[in-house]
Amino acid sequence: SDNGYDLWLKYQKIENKALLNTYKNTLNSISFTGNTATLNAAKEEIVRGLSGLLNHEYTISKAVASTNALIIATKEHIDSQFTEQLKNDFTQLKKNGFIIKSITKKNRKYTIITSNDELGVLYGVFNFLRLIQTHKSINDLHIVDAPTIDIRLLNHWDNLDRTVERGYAGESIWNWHKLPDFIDQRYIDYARANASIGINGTVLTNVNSNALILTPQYMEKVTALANVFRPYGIKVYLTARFSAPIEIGGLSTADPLHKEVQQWWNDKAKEIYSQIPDFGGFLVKANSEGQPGPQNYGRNHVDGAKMLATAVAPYGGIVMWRAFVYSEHDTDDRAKQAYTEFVPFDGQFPDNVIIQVKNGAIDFQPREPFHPMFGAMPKTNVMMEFQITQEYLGFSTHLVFLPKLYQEVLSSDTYVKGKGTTVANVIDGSLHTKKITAMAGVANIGSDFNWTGHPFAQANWYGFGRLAWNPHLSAKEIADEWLRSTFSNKDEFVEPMTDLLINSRETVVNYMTPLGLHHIMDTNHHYGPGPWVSNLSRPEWNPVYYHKADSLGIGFNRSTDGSNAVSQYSKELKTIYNNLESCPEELLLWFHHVPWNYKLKNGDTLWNNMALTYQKGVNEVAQMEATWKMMEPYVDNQRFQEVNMLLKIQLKEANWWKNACMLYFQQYANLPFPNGMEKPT
Ligand code: GCW
Repeated sequence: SDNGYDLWLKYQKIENKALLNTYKNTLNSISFTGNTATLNAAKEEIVRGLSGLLNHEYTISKAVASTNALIIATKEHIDSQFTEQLKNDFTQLKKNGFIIKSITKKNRKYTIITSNDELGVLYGVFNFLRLIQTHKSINDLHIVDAPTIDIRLLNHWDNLDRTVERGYAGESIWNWHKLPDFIDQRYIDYARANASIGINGTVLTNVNSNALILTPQYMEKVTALANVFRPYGIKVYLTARFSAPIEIGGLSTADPLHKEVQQWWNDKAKEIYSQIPDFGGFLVKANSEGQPGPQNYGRNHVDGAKMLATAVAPYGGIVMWRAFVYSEHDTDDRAKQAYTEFVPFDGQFPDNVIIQVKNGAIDFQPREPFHPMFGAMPKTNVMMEFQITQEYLGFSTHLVFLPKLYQEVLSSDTYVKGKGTTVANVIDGSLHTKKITAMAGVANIGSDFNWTGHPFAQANWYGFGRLAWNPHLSAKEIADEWLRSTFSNKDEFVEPMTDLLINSRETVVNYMTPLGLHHIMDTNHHYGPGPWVSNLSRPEWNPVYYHKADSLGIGFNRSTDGSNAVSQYSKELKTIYNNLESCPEELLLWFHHVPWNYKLKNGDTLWNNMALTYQKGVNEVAQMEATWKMMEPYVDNQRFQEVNMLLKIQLKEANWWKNACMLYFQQYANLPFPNGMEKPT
């Protein structure tokens, strides 16, 4: 039986004899050159991978066999007989990219994995193994690929006591108590898994941060982790608590314009870099949800970011400054606040600062329009923050394939430079030239056996990494790869399960927040429905603030005669969103307060559509459960049973959502439930 620990790196033996033989014939021997930490990681992986998949013991040598050899080396060590055939590929190759190429010479066959740099070789190895794991032909390969985004990182919201904020997969994998001398095998496997999808950075600590992480006692533990991750091309970053100079430095202020405070951060950076020369930099949540920041001293985001950026700049470090801010003093529409606070500073942040923006302007909802800051700061580095952990999407209980959500956001058209300028173009720096590009995902990883709690939540970690590597990949392709590497290559499994994954995102929207509803989850924990909650101290924490249901209708009016949030988008989009008729129905109640009897495009009323969409969500979960039942022959028993039980809970809770929301909203709509909606019992 299989507990899921190996993730998508299972490398299980290929059952199909013919296929197995084709692979074995092509990969008769391995020639590998290089003996550095990164190249050794590549070497170990190719041996582990091929030995498992092809059930064959490989010995590695430098010599190139006369035919059917797999040859792995950086450019400078590739046998000169191949130079000519690789020349063009090398001229195209970008940093950390790789070439995988089949070359035939005088009837002799070679497969080459190469790169300008060592990390590119490691990425090439993982990608080559993926081809075999997913049963692709390796006869005539010609792949030249490289990451589109510079910095691809996980954000762990992990606390020093090993609790994980919004974590649903057990405690933090960082065992601070036993570090630095005890190196858990999990750290190495974590690095392998991340490198396999191209992730090259990790923020170890929660954005709601604890200054203690910056003390020497913790720094030696961080250094130990950095040493484990380095061969895999993964840099370590930390969250910087803005008030650290007071809390651990003994100063009386953390004012960013204060010389002593600046000096403290400069010294701190120097100390960190003396132990971790490739330290990535800081991630900062300032003046948001009670966190300290420059505004405590009458300064602004630029002042704060500049101070930290100056401290890490001499060492090549960066500062990721979060834009997730909203204040209790300006509550007409929380969705507008980040844009209002940040966009006027465009062009004022130093080059080694990047503004980290959540995908939507409220908070990681099942569906949000993309954040209007994307495309609105042409002279500032701006990066994407997605949430992989399912804070608002059923924790690690509900099956939801998030790459579909990520893809929807990335492919959204900003119209900032006319039609066809997508969020992905903003993020990858192709729209406005940027000094640094980056994408972060809030990790769903914990110390559960299978890392992520729900066996299918692994797909969200995987898919995030793939999209950070290339934001133009399709969710469907990602689903296909993941299913094949993780479970089975049988068509009878892959086809229905790809559909199931792809549809699962819309399903959760249907049974939680259809038609643009948002933030109606129960408070604090955000699990299950709570549209009725209205007694929290800050208005914008209450679900009633977001749906605004009354006898006339439902929805948040963000049009020009409402909060006017639509005006934060480009001219074209503003017009589309502003008009009830042109606003996409899936975002209707995000932008408009709509009468209960308003007719949607299908001719039926808003109320009836709401009811039937909730019902549809429930029916779809029932369908997921039925599909999964048919997958029993293709998966191991333990995971079959686990997923089966989880889907049963998901079905029960989809019904809970439907019943709770429909009964609650009915008090305002004052209309009967339509035919086709099963009545709450
Ligand atoms: O989504 C909200 C979460 C908080 C989180 C905050 C943030 C880390 O409910 O738990 O704090 O966002 O992103 O800063």
